[in-house]
Amino acid sequence: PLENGMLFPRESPSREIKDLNGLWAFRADFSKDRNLGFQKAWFQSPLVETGPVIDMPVPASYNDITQDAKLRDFIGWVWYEREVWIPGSWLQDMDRRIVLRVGSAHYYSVVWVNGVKVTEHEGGHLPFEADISSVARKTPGTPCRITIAVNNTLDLHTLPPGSIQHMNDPKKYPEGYFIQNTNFDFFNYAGIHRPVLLYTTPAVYIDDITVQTSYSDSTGIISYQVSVLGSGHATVKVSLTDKDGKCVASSNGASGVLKVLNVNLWWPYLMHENPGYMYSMEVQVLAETKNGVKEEDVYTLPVGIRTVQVTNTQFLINNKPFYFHGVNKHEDSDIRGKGLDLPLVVKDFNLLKWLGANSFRTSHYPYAEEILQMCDRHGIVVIDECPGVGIKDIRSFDNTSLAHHLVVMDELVQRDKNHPSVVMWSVANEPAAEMPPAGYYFKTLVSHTKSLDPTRPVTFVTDSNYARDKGAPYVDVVCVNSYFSWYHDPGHFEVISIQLNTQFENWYGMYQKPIIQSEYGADAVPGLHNDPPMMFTEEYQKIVLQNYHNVFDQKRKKYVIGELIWNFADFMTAQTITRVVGNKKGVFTRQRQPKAAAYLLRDRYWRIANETG
Ligand code: GCB
Repeated sequence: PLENGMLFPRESPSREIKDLNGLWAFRADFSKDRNLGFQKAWFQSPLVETGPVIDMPVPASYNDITQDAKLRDFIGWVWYEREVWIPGSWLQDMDRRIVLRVGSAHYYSVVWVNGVKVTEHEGGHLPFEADISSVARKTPGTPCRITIAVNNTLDLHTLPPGSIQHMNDPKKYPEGYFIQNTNFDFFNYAGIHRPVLLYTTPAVYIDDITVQTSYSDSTGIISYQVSVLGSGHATVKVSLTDKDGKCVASSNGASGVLKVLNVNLWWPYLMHENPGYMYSMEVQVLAETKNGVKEEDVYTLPVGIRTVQVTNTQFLINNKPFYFHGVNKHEDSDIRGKGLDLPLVVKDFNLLKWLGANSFRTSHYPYAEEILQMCDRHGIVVIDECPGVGIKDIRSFDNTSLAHHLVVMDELVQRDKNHPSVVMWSVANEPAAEMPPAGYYFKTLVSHTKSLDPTRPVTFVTDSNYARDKGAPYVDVVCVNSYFSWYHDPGHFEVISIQLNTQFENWYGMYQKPIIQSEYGADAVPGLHNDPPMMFTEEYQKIVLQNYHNVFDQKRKKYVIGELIWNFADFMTAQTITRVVGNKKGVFTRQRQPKAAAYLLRDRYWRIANETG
């Protein structure tokens, strides 16, 4: 487990936030070994003094912002910089911590403030922070210069893994170039993808909060733990208010239990007339610092009360069978790539609701916290996946890789443990689970994740053979991807019925665990039509889905507990001969307009919801 918490920054009477989003100065290090920035210490003076800079929006991927193909496909270090005036009140109050937080940057980041290195972080989809109080206070009367260098290189031990090829034969490649090889099917967008901000806390502060919820009859139960850091004597008070602002429970102490009479449980969308019910848990810490100053820290955590349980044949939320009828997504859109974009996020939620989707998987990496907060409030159920995608090379199963994978699970659980919408962890997507080291690897990974969070089931998503999959024995729910009549038997949708039935019977027969069809689908170029259906037309995508649905309907009252279409929307990939400007398996286009398949899914999801809800 990690030493520090990773609470989402929220304002309160004791905490202020200063947003650092906007235009930053930017330069990619095109030098031959990609190391000029470090050699010349570009962090030591304003970036504009060491060479040309361009405007770069934060948050956004840098790849699609300019007209330069070399920047789109750049591999190596890029440098971001901006200045910020830290409010005088923050600097003068010596008992105030000033924290710099990056929501995420892909993939490896180093951060300096006024030329002083304050932190570095590995991993592209999770937040990191640095306490910059003392650096910031050294230069009052001048703005702070924040420099962030980000490197998108993936190697055998990163998550996701990859490898780099240098095409440097002068006879073939006059200028030479690098290729990032990966075993995953989405563009390796890079840059500062999520908000950057400063926030303050008092010297003695709430570092972390953990809640676990349950209920008995009509009484909701919240077990909580508050971790307080900073030196000084502190007392903790906790109170819970409902949606109308009425206090419904309170407690004293750093850990305890809140009991809520006549509880409003957290329910998924379409399963209840009032889905996504969230209480507010206000944590108040009163402390006397070593200077004898009395201080208060306040943090308000949204809390939903629900339980999750898995049986041999069912997934239970609040003891009622839950059927996942939803989607797989990507963080992906035109121009901004993987940068957080609230108009897009809200549009996607409106589309999910229009579809009647009650769930999604965060394929293939953790999504922005802002998205999970929306899931909490709207009752959209989440399978929270870590970036363990494309673990195919046997060297990516070694101890170096495993150690890093465990840390990523620490960070993921630390960040997302309090979201009621998150009902299951997925530790990987389509690894080479038949390889000999996969057994130990997944045994360790699953048991580590369960030790971090005993309340949620753990899975990984497989496309292996049911009898040879070495990780499957350790999962709580079997999640299977298959592409019958697409990657196999192309054009022959008549094979789906028998092949899919066999798939389900094999997996259930072997493990007696509930099964989610975690991916299925077909590419459709929007506007391309043919009858009888042909691959890549909207008609073919529809008929593949219909054939899958017929089998789901035979099995869903038995042990198939969900169906997640691949994919919600078209998304960008690397350039290859199998992709036409990206993957076209979306039921919506990349611009979020429906293909014919979207209407088919919409009819189906609403029908299922009306039957089961
Ligand atoms: C898969 C992968 C997903 C791909 C998809 C496809 O099995 O999990 O990342 O995009 O297939 O379209 O090939």
